[in-house]
Amino acid sequence: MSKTALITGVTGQDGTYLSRYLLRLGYRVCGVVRRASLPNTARIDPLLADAREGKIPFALMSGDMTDSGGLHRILEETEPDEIYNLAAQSHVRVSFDTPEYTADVDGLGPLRILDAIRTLGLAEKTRFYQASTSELFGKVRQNPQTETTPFYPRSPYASAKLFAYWTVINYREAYGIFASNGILFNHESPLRGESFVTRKVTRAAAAIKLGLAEKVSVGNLDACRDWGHAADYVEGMHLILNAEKADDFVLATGETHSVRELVETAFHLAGFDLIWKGSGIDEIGLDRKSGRILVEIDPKFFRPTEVELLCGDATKARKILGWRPKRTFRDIIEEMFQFDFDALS
Ligand code: NAP
Ligand code: F7E
Repeated sequence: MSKTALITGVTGQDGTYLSRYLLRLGYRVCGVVRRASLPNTARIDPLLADAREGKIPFALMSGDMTDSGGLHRILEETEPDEIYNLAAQSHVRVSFDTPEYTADVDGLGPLRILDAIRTLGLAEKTRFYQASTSELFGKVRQNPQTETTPFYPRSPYASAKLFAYWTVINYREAYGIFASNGILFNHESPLRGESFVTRKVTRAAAAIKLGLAEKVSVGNLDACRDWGHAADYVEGMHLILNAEKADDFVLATGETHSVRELVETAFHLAGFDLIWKGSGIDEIGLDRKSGRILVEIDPKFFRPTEVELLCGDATKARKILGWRPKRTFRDIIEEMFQFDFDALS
């Protein structure tokens, strides 16, 4: 009998990579999709086409993280072996504009699912993965960050995810549910949302090279992130839920790069050698050869409180799960740039 996995956030970057991966492993995959006024399934449309032809066991159900009754019904109907809770208002900057909504979806959403597992008597059967985040470390207390580094959330997004993190541990200890947190550092891919900094920059570099845009505006160039590839990280999610015991794991590459390095790398791939002039909000990035301004700062991309530096130590995941990331920062930016260049050409 193949296992059934239920994925919330199936239409997102990670939901798409995870669906593909679990289907390859022989799982039956059921995804939760929320109602939108226009189709929101672009990333998983190829899977839906294969499912319609009966090639893969992949199905969707309507639901929303803010709707307890609907989530309860979905669990009752699917009785999944594994739940991957990936649904979230996942944009940190946006969480400052929609703090209550973000708390509802990202904080209470996981509680609703865990409580449905409990009340439906699925505690023995259903394993639960929570998409926790390196944003929990926020104003970092220690470098690199591990599972024992104290948390210091710096956004409504991070505060909501902190509530969810502890809810997972509480339901594990109180009701014996196999519930685990994956504390994942930033992970990117050609399927990354276009307003996250990596994808925004690779798209802009490709568009400028093709003459479709003049320049790009960004925020804090000096923030540093530990960027990995989503395809590597969804494999880690599966290992976390298939470990001997429920536990919490950091997944990270152990390397950190600034937004400035990211911009330089992407523009280099586009054939530009960037030099920087000025400072603060007046800083600009110019093409060394032509003197053309390609990068400028727009304060609207700054956050009221910023996470300046993240760098993870995934030793625990390597030792217990045998997980290690395969792709490097350079591989990831190259793949994303090439994808955007081909798509825009
Ligand atoms: P993403 O691309 O933004 O996808 C988020 C998913 O959540 C989408 O499918 C979205 O649906 C769905 N969603 C949002 N609000 C919902 C609601 N109210 N009810 C039901 N579904 C809802 O995010 P991602 O990058 O794949 O990340 C997956 C998860 O990992 C998120 O929980 C994120 O917070 C967390 N995380 C991400 C990273 C990272 O670097 N990518 C790192 C650590 C943790 P629509 O398609 O309809 O918008
Ligand atoms: O920002 C800086 C920005 O929005 C990265 C989510 O998946 O990872 C993601 O959150 C950094 C920040 O990702 C721009 O200030 C500069 O320091 O790509 P981002 P994030 O905030 O790190 C974590 C782990 C998650 O859990 C989240 O769900 O880049 N930055 N200029 C910019 N950021 C954006 N978006 N746009 C800019 O123009």
